Amino acid sequence: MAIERTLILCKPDAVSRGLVGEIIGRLERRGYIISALKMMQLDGDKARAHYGEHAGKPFFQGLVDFITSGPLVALCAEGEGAVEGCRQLMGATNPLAAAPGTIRADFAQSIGRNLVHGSDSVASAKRELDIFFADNDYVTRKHDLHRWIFE
Ligand code: DAT
Ligand code: MG
Repeated sequence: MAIERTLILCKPDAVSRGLVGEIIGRLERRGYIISALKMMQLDGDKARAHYGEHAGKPFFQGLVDFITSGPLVALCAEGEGAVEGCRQLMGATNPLAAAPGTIRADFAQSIGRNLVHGSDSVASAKRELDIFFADNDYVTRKHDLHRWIFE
């Protein structure tokens, strides 16, 4: 398994409910390294680009309206198999289908307010991270990664 980068969003519902620390804490306790972090409010163009794969679906407009409705916290998490590992911590898209112990099962009720985004593949992660971060937004955390990953 390789060291991967993935995009995590603490969505506007996570910010307004005061759950950003809880979400980031779970990622940190799993050992993922945060190498970029930003609070921002998305405009419609960025939101549509980020969720481009869902354009045309019935929930698309509501999704864009929601993700642009208030500030969110975007971060890059790094670690071994980070894409799949972060998805595992998040749980299934629908909180009612998510396993207890996951973020969505523990804190969310509905699919439209499921608190957190995580990229679903290495290719998606690269595409999405480029929407949120520039090269100089990243810090180097190689030393910290070596606390968790044995080569
Ligand atoms: P995920 O966020 O688990 O990657 P996704 O990429 O399929 O899920 O969908 C992106 C977001 O869109 C999801 O977090 C919540 C919303 N969404 C997905 N399916 C939906 C539906 N059937 N009704 C309402 N919102 C939905
Ligand atoms: Mg997705």
